[in-house]
Amino acid sequence: MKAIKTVQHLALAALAMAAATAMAQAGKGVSQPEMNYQAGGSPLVNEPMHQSTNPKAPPMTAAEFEKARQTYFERCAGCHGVLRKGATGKPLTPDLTTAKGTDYLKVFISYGSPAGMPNWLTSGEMNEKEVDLMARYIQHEPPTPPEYGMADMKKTWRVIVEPKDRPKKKLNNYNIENIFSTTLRDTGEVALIDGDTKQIINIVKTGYAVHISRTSASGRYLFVIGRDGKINMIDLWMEKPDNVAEVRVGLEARSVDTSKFKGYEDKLAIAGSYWPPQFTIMDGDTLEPKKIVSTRGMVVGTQEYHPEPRVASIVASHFKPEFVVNVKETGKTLMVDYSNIDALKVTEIGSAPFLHDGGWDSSKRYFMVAANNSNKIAAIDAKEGKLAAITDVGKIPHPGRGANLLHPKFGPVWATGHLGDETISLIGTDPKKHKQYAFKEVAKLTGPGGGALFIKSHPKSTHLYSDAPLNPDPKISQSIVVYDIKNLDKGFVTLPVAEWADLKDDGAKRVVQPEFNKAGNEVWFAVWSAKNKESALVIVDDKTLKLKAVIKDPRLITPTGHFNVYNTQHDIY
Ligand code: DHE
Repeated sequence: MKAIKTVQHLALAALAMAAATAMAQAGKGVSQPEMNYQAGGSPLVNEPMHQSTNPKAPPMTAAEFEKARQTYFERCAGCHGVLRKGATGKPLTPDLTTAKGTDYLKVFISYGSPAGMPNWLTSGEMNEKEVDLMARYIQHEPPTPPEYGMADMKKTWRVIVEPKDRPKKKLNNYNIENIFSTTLRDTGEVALIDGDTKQIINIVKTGYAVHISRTSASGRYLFVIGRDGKINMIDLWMEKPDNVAEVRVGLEARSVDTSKFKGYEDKLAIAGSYWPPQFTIMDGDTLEPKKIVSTRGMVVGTQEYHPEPRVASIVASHFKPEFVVNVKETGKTLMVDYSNIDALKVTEIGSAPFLHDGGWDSSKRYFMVAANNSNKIAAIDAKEGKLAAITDVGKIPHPGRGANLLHPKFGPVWATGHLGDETISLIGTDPKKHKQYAFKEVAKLTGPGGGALFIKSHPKSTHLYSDAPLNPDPKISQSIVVYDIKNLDKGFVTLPVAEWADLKDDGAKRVVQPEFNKAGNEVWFAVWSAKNKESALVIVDDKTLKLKAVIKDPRLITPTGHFNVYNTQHDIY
């Protein structure tokens, strides 16, 4: 009996090796940190979905199908896509999966692959029954979540304080330009923190697994988006800043911004959705949804149809009344002219898949966006409305909004770190005075290891900060590295930020997202622990690189991103 089991295991292992090699040959490798990063739960798990059956697929009971569907949306959809058309992970449509068969798929799910598929069985995350369930499930037609249009949005739209009833002048004594909006990821809230006194002003209820905050052009309003597509609009002029409007623009989303071009300040807001794949333009005062635009369409290069191109980063142009909307799977940036939304003009600029996050260069003319699956940065020229260049960088660039530095030799450069390797790429961004360096990777700094997510500098600082919260080594994920911009060849110094937080619990304590205060002399970091463990914010003096303050409060649960009102308003990074 034991001998049979061993033979079976050997056969499975051989099959796993063959499958893994085939997979590695077929596609690019994806690092484990990136897999973990993408494989977060999707809010779509709670949506009712239609099930159609594939006669070629192995049978499943309705209960088995439902269980597998839940697991898929909790663990797999982030990489393989809602419709299983493939993103970071391979496509898993029935035409491909039924041809492979249950046994082959079970091996893949069990043992993973060098291309980045996690080893669900051997890691202990799934048992044999669950692996079998998932292997059968992915041979069935993917159930489709519902669409979400104007009528659905209107049902969720709520103006909590009408514009006419809002303060006519600032009613509080806060220096609102130095307020920080800190994401409390797992409680669906943001903490508004007074950057001067380091006191919490208010904990504001927002969407589920809240993602980012952005400031309106005037600096008065904060817009917060949750992964569930819920947007909250917070009025910083209120005695105690709080929500004045909310709306849900989709079933899953990540990005929000507001109009910033002269004459359109605070007039419109925009949010992009992962599901349905679309973006929505709203009234900037009330969040009333005005216009929904689908992003379904053809992929750049192959020009094949993609049914779920998710909307990633969105930013407002300073050159024209336009929003810059980056669409992941199609690899296209849409320049959406909002001057007349009834006759909407959209300029489509193709670069490379999958567009994710990015930020302006220091002139705010070029939007530098990471095509993370292609290991490239696309520079979108917001003045000319065209692609300025595509630059090859390291493995899986992940800039957040990136960092702008004045390099002693190369002039203005924009920097990104990487999830997949230890480098930081510096890209020249000044085609006028430093033409020979423009949009070239002019230098590569070496960091402590991969798993970096965010990088930051400030016009008044001579330091460049990089985190690495997804690095598997806790020594690296719990600290920050700092480079001296005037002496980049010297390498980095390490700040033990999590240690400085002196938290009472053990745990991940991942240090995430450097963010400057308004004056540019302090840098804030989140020390992100699990929901039931203590977390903190740590503030570092930018001149001395010494600890300046630690903010601890039982309400600071799972802090991740934090957004300084002034720097976010003026795109300073
Ligand atoms: Fe983010 C920005 C998507 C996981 C913290 N994240 C963004 C943006 C996108 C995005 C598209 C750009 C928004 C913009 O500029 O308009 N993030 C995703 C994902 O799809 C992903 C990989 C998986 C998921 O399930 O959401 C993901 N992100 C995370 C995290 O796990 C992080 C580290 C912690 C958290 O809060 O969830 C995280 N993402 C952030 C932060 C920003 C962000 C802090 C804003 C950076 C900035 O400086 O602007």
